[in-house]
Amino acid sequence: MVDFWNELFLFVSQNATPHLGALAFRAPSTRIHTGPVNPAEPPAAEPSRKIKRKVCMLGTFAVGKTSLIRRYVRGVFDEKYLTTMGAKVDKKNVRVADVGVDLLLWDLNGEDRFQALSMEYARGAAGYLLVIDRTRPATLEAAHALQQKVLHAVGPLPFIVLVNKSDLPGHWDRQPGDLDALRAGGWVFVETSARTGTGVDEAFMSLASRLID
Ligand SMILES: Nc1nc2c(ncn2[C@@H]2O[C@H](COP(=O)(O)OP(=O)(O)O)[C@@H](O)[C@H]2O)c(=O)[nH]1
Ligand SMILES: [Mg+2]
Repeated sequence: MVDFWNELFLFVSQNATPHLGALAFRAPSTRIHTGPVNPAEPPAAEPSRKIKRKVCMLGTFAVGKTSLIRRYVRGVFDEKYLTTMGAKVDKKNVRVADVGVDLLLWDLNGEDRFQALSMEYARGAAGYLLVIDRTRPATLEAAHALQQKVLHAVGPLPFIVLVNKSDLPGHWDRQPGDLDALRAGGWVFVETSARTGTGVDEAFMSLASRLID
């Protein structure tokens, strides 16, 4: 009996009968396919691998490094910090394609004296976020100097430039020329606001996606 209905269904289907018409000929309890009728969604795939990556916040004082991390990590259950060598480390787990990435976000405690003194901070980093303050053009020069310093201390690493405080009015006289020249040299800029959250996830993810081997 089942074979009869199967054959009838296949016959009707193969003869280009509209889909609904074909369904009308199906016996209610007849299974046409051997697999499940409504295959379940595939289970949420586990990451195929998990990696940890050290990421440093770089930029001169008060550009918003600490505020950006706070904004990015706040509310995340799996949040940790430790204090070492004058640095604070927050952790954030993200997913890049099928890779689970633990971002270990290094930020300097308090003032930036340490950053000025030593690049020990950047050792072992996979990449960094270079933060500038869009209301203070001098922070771009400071960022450029830091970038050169990291380049010499630990070699070329992926980095993203966060043009922070995008919520504030004001612009740079020398923009966009300054940034265009740097863009041409491969710098990637993301406008962010630690205050409103604009661009923050995007900036961190943009870096994270560059840290996968
Ligand atoms: N309006 C505004 N203020 C910000 C933003 N990010 C940081 N700030 C302020 O800038 C000051 C320095 O921020 P902080 O995160 O301590 O800078 P850091 O020295 O680079 O760590 C603080 O008063 C922050 O509240 C932002 O996106 N918008
Ligand atoms: Mg800070």
